[in-house]
Amino acid sequence: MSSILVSLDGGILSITLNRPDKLNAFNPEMHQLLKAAFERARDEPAVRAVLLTGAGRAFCAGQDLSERNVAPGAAPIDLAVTIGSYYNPLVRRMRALPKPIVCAVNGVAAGAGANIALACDLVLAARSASFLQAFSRIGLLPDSGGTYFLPRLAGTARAMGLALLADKLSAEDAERWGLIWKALDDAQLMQEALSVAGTLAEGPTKAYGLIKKALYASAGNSLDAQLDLERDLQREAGYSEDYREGVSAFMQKRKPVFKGK
Ligand code: T3D
Repeated sequence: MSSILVSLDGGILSITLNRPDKLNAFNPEMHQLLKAAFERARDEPAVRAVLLTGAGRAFCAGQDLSERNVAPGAAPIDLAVTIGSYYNPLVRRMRALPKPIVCAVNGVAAGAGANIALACDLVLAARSASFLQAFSRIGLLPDSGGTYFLPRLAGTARAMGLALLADKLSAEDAERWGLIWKALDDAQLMQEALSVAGTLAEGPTKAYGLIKKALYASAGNSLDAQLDLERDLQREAGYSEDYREGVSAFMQKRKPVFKGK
């Protein structure tokens, strides 16, 4: 059984983490397959949006801890190796993908699983789902961008509480705190996530890529630098076929047909 499932339909590349017995915990195979899937999303023009979710009752429980259970007296594992070779490149790849990533958090998202969800561009979660910065429970600190995303999304006080106490945060609180876009009834999650991803897959893909670039650059920029960036990216957007189509459709009072070009 493959540890991720990938399918392309209607411009949406659906990626399902698929180790349900382990609550979709990450192992090297899953990382390698995820890398290939996100490279496909980047390179294939037919892919206009990505939908990421988990199989079974969880979204993802982070690193597979059965691979970290060292025998007494054995040398410790250098965690910087997997973080440097798998988790950090994954987060960078997702943020740099010039196409939108919708995350459907179908159940608990723990450890790196929580932060990989937060690295997505639009996060929807089932009401029964939860977000858990499980790291301090096992003597670690949040990784996979957690110490970057949490204070920026929720503020330092809430980020600190989540990281130190490692309590589960419900999907509804995650929405209230601004960590995610929306909490939805469980039965509606996948339908709504597919609908949102479908809308994005029919949208102006280039503009979406530029929106990601601008918003993700904003946290590290001065207003001056951000204004300059907006000018430069808007120039690029203005040269796109989709912009031409958008204006023409507006003037003709019809729905635009965007091609992602
Ligand atoms: O190591 C590096 O490379 C550095 C990078 C680290 C990144 C990280 O993600 S570190 C954090 C790792 N993750 C965790 O600490 C979370 C561990 N899991 C849990 O805390 C709980 O399982 C949950 C809160 C997520 C869910 O709890 P619950 O009660 O709903 O389920 P459960 O009974 O704990 O788990 C169900 C099964 O999944 C169980 O297996 P079993 O007993 O049925 O055979 C459990 O062992 C397994 N499982 C859950 N999480 C993991 C896991 N197996 C391996 N690794 C896991 N992370």
